[in-house]
Amino acid sequence: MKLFSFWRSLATYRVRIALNLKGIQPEEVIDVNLMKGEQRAEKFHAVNPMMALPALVDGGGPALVESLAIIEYLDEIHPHPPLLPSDPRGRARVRGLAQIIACDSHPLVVPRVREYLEHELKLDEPTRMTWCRHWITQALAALETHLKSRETGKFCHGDAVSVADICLVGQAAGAKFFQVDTSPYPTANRIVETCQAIDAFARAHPLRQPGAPASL
Ligand SMILES: N[C@@H](CCC(=O)N[C@@H](CS)C(=O)NCC(=O)O)C(=O)O
Repeated sequence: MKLFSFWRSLATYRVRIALNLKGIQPEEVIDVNLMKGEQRAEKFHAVNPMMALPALVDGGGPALVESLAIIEYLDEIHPHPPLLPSDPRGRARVRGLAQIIACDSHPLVVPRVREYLEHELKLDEPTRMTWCRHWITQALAALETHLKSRETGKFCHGDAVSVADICLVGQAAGAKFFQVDTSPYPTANRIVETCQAIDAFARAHPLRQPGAPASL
């Protein structure tokens, strides 16, 4: 397996957690520096035409793309521990929570969007930060409401780690990157803390990846 990665990429962080939980160690981790725009180089465009991380090559063939699709693939080829509940309703809830983050919030704060706001729409830095904080906060507020449900346990769904927890931990890291106050979301914070105490989550943290600064 070959993982295209960058320390700061939150979508890759999600895949790293899943790989660690499954006990899979990619043979190769290829750094694509998003801060230098390496995702737009011809070499990486050939890997993922969306010019976004992560991308995972398993064996031959074209790379797999989109973190949620990759995580479900890993879950199917290495079913233990499962990252989705066994019942259809539970799976729908977990996928819904994960997608609030991975589909409705995170895509609005990725480099290509921030760069478009800067270079095309000419928005200044504080305005761009307001944009990012808005979309991160909106998702956290919705999640906090969902997490008040009886279906929430030690983790987002019952007492087993799922893809919703993987996404939530990434969202919390994003909130830190963009200096969002997460104190209004105590349930989310409690679950994030519980996850971060698990080695598979801790080792996947952006600041523990090669090339990361010592702190933000
Ligand atoms: N929906 C995608 C998001 C992929 C994505 O936008 N990744 C970011 C890093 S977290 C990226 O590589 N962005 C490059 C860019 O925006 O130019 C996924 O979940 O994999």
